[in-house]
Amino acid sequence: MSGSESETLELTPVIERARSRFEGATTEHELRALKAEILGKKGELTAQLRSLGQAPPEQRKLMGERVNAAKAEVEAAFEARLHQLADAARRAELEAPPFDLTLPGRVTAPRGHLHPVTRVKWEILDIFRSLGFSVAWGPEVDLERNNFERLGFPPDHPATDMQDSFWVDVKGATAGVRALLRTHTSTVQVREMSTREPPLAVVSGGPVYRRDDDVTHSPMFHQIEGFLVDERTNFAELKGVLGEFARRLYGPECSVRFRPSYFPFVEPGAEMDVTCVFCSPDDGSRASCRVCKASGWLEVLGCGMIHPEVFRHCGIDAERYRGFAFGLGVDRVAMLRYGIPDIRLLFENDPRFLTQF
Ligand code: FA5
Repeated sequence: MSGSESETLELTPVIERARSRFEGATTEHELRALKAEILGKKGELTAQLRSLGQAPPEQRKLMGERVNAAKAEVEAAFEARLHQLADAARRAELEAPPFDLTLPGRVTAPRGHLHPVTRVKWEILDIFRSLGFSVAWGPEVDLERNNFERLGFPPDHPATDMQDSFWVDVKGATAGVRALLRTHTSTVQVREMSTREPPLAVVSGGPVYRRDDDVTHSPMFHQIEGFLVDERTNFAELKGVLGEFARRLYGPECSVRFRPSYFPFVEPGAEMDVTCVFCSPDDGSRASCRVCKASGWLEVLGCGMIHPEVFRHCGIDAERYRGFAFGLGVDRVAMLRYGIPDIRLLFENDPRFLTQF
């Protein structure tokens, strides 16, 4: 750069070129890319600044000031265009159709639903509610006394082996007082009868626990227990109520039968079967039915007239009152309802299985 060059250093075209290129940019992104190019390392103004080193010392200051002034003009042109673009974007937004806040949101997580066992539990409880029973709940950890003794199981009697149990250590418990995970919902029967006055018609449902583990027996499963106590009920009424329950659950064609059975807390005791819902004698499907093993009957529940000894354990006048009770496995009903071959599938929490219901 010669001595006269500082006078001829013509930066106006550089500024004009930058201004016109900024004008051509239609988005902020495009504009910023142009700025980086024009003012960046390879831009014309940067080259001019670099060449100052070769200019005569007396001109360097003046030329430097002019290049920096040109740079400031380019920056100003950039800012002006940036504001124009922002204004235009804002105007376009305001003129566009308004955003509808009432539109439904995007579903990002799949919605769950009640577990099949919970659904069946409430279906059964609702049937008994519609028959006049009220619903009660009891704890899952209970005293041995409520689970066995007050229900007529003598201590260490072999009958307790029918319901092999999970015992729970209770710190500081009085000697001889033991607790366990309840093996059946009949505990709610004694709890309710000990705290309320007859007449009573109560159902209860929830998890129970036994040392069982195979395709039809799970260590944790669900039962529903019901009982009715008043001064005049009898076995015929038990049959009427449970027959009506079965028809409401399985349909009006469903028949029931009662077989004698033993439970320490009822006398007489029975098991109720319903006609198999998977086969029929009319179309030949019965002979090969694997669910009822070709018998035509499915076992549904245990039941009977409440033993006077249980009334005495609960402080109820056994001369004056009588009652019936029943208990059923909810998981078994769900398995039959949905054709589930292995009870363990219900509790593995595999979404591929659970989303089928
Ligand atoms: C009882 O538990 C009695 N408390 C029922 C009862 C109540 C009888 C009132 C009379 C009066 P049981 O042990 O049979 O009975 O069990 C009832 C039902 O629970 C069985 O029919 C079966 O469907 C279900 N069940 C029993 N053990 C298991 C298990 N390990 N897994 C899944 N279901 C089971």
